[in-house]
Amino acid sequence: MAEVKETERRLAFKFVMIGSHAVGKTNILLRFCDKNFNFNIKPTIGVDFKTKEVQFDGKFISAQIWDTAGQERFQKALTQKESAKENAIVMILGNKCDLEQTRQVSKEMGENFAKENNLLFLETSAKDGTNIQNAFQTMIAEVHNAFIQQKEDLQQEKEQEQQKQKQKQKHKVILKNSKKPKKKRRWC
Ligand SMILES: Nc1nc2c(ncn2[C@@H]2O[C@H](COP(=O)(O)OP(=O)(O)OP(=O)(O)O)[C@@H](O)[C@H]2O)c(=O)[nH]1
Ligand SMILES: [Mg+2]
Repeated sequence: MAEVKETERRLAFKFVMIGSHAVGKTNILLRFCDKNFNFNIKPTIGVDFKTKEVQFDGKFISAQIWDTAGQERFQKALTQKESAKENAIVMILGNKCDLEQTRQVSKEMGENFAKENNLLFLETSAKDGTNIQNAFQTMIAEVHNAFIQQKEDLQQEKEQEQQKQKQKQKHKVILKNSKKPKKKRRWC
């Protein structure tokens, strides 16, 4: 899920990772931000985040990625902010695709589920790095495009509003000028 903030010179995109305990959220973050992997990592408590600077479309983008706890007993620390927004861009990651022998869900099943629910989908491995960069690059591109679209829509709305105001102003002038001139009194 993602949110955008625009400062004077750079964009900040915010991503939130949610999912069951031990699916590999923290390691996905570690792989993307630090090119690292940790087998003996502890479960996340509450929330944590990392930031990575990326370049897209000639712009510097600060990607702030929030990592949440999968264990229910640690989820109390999550606020409403971390829950999915209606218009959020969501990508499902089928992680641990390096463990082909113990696969529980076929790639096809994952793809179909994503398609039916209008979500993005990729199979990843935080262990060997498969599709980790690709996943974040895709999300950044999607959020960027949505942001540009929103900006254009706002600009268009603003221009239409200005046009309306101008028309109103014109109307006023016409109405003012169309008042009948008062008859001059004549004195004999
Ligand atoms: N083989 C394999 N193991 C992985 C992969 N990603 C994570 N793991 C292992 O899965 C276990 C859980 O990983 P975490 O990154 O802690 O999972 P998590 O989703 O952050 O867990 P919580 O913080 O409890 O929600 C660890 O032993 C990891 O080393 C992967 O892509 N491949
Ligand atoms: Mg974790």
